[in-house]
Amino acid sequence: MLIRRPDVILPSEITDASLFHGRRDWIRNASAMGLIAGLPVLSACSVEAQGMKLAGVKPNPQYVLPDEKINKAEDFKNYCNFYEFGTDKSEPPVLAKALKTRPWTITIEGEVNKPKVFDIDELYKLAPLEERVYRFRCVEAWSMVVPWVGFSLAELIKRVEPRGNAKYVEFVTLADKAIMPGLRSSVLDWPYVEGLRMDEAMHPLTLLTLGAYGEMLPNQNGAPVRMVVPWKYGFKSGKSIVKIRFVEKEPRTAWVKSGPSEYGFYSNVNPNVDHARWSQATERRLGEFGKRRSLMFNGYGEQVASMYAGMDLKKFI
Ligand SMILES: Nc1nc2c(c(=O)[nH]1)N[C@H]1C(S)=C(S)[C@@H](COP(=O)(O)O)O[C@H]1N2
Ligand SMILES: [Mo]
Repeated sequence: MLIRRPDVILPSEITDASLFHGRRDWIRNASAMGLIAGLPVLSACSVEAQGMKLAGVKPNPQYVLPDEKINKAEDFKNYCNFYEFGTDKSEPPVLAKALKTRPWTITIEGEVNKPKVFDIDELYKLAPLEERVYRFRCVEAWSMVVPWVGFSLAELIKRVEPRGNAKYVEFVTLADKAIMPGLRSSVLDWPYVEGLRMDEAMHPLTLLTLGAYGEMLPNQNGAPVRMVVPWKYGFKSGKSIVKIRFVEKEPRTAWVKSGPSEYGFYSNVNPNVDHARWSQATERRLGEFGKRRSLMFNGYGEQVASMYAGMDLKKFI
């Protein structure tokens, strides 16, 4: 017998959409009135998106890294940088449980002919979901190999029709004081903002990411939607995005604002240029002992180096 599987199972399809949102509203209103405040059964009523299996995801054979070992999902979930939930690696896995990823909208605005507010569940249907195994390199000189799920950001960009003066793309991520204790710290100027030049944003490697390890993104890894830009340091990959703006001028990103001498807009992985605090010549792969040599553009030079032809990469860090 042929069983037709839906391409993607969305939380909003598990129950009917109005019921799904309606039920959340009911929970919100009821807790606002103090009716069910503090009742542990509350979480049992809500539809939990993180960890939900994504069906119909096709591995993209162009991005498989046969010579690399994929990191354990446990490494990925438990060793996190998500400063809104605390600067200690162990804090986001616990504190990001408070993140509510439904309902969620992502606003596309600025220099585009077709600005749009996407409901997160619409985004899953925008383009076929692919699994892509990428190297991921943090500026703190650790790295992982992760099977991400998503599609090229270019798929979304094409649909909103950027105008000729859209030279950069800015990513704005969630800043909600009610659930993010890290916002009380002044280590960064919130919200966490990142950006790419238009050609970088359109590059097929640049992944609008909805999942990893076959599942929806864990909250601590940037649910419900984040960027992954594999030839750049990890901090370029903003988590829990709420807005994508097309702009004429180079965005002022959170890390560049925090330390303009330590962080640059481009932040391409470059073993020849050290960070003020970390040598970039080597890195530690999570789960391995010892160090391995870091690769120019994190090993993606063949695909991306031409975008930087003629640029002094010691200057444009
Ligand atoms: N909103 C937001 N996005 C963020 C960060 C953050 O603190 N806040 N940290 C960045 C850094 S420094 C890294 S290395 C990666 C870590 O992603 P991972 O925890 O999923 O491996 O997320 C990046 N995206
Ligand atoms: Mo990082």
